[in-house]
Amino acid sequence: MLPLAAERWADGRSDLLQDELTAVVGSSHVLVDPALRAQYEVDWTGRWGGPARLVVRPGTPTEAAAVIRTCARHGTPIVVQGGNTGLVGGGVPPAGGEADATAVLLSLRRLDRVGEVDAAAAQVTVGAGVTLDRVHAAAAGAGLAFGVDLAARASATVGGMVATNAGGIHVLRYGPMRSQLVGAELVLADGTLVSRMGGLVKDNCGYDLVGLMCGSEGTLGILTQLRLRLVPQLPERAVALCACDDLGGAVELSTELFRRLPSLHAVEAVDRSGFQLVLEHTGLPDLFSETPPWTLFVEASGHGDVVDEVGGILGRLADPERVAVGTEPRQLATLWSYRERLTEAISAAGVPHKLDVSLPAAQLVPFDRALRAGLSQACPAARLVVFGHIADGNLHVNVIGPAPVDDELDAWILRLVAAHHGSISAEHGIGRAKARWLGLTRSAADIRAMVSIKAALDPAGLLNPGVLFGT
Ligand code: 2HG
Ligand code: ZN
Repeated sequence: MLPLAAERWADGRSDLLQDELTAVVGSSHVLVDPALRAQYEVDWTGRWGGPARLVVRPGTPTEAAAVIRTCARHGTPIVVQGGNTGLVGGGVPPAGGEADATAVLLSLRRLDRVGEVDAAAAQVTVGAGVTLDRVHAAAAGAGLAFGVDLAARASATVGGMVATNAGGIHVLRYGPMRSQLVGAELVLADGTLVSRMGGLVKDNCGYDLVGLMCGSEGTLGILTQLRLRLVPQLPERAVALCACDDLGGAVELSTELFRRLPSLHAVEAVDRSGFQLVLEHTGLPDLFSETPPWTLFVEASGHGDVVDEVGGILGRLADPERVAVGTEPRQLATLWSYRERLTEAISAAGVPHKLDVSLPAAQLVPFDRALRAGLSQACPAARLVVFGHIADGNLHVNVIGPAPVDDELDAWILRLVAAHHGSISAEHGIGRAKARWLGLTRSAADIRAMVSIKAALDPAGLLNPGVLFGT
């Protein structure tokens, strides 16, 4: 591997960086060969990515701190990556040729230690590279649960999920990652390790450095360990898929369920085009005689008779002929797969324009109407799929057809969101994909304040440059 690097980095100083990183993590965890780097350099959608100077994979927080200290000494930028399930290009290097590859890609996947669950505190300590499904398993093993869930659970890592303040399907009940975090260990841009892992729920001693990491997308510090709160396990579960005639009906049903169903755990919506795409891609059977304009996914969970509770309420609020209900674990998993396999179905159909936005509840319908009208005029051949976490006002807008590099479409959709008083990022982050449009939903004063924080914590601008604020 060394000769390859020497060819590319003939200035001597660069080879020194590789040697020093090798001394920290061992040669098998410094990847220079393009074939070995490849899986880290492109994102899940295939839309974002570029070459890294090398990939480095520390195995402990101390090694991670040493890697960052080494890069800081060399003035080398760092792109940080967890499970590489991000959707806005925040965890991959910018596009470019091999000659433009200046950043070290720091993969945290090996920080995958799951500690003992502290049952008394209902908390667990995990490495930043632990996948979400392993947190669920650890919690379940102690008779508890973890409050955040999303379809990419087998690969998404909790460090990345905090860095993007991921949300998923249970935000209406437990909040996003920010609400689960009771402590963190992080490495600052100069390689200093800061630890706030005591797990105290009440601990007001100055600035909330841990909270600041939520949604910082790797630009302020690098998370190495997390202390997460756990929630009670709710053994009784029911899932219902309800056909709705329009988005207004789906929003109304969601609002009523939120008011009247204390065991409500998730409310998700998928439009007709999305549901059909899942049917085409997966071969799952259609649940309705005709795919409805919108399908609402409702989950309730609790200790009591959740099934009767859901059945009773939906019996009054929805047409029972157009509701599919599941209560057994296998049925629940099958019903959820119509929602969870949607992202994969979209990617199988093409490289999408993928926009994750949120809107005030009252603006969901006007936004959706304007989106459909505008798109069918400007781009009649495009395939539009709208779905998401409707109870949080969070829509995922995917457009397949227009060239992936044509970002006029993204700009138009994001301006439409801003015109409807929404946010251009609900739960995926800004990344590189949306950096140039940050001003659509944050004022100049707000951005200046964020830039000052960035400058204070990372004065040389080495952590994820280009992410969040652009270049
Ligand atoms: C989801 O809710 C994810 O399934 C992915 O946030 C959204 O693929 C998308 O646009
Ligand atoms: Zn989502």
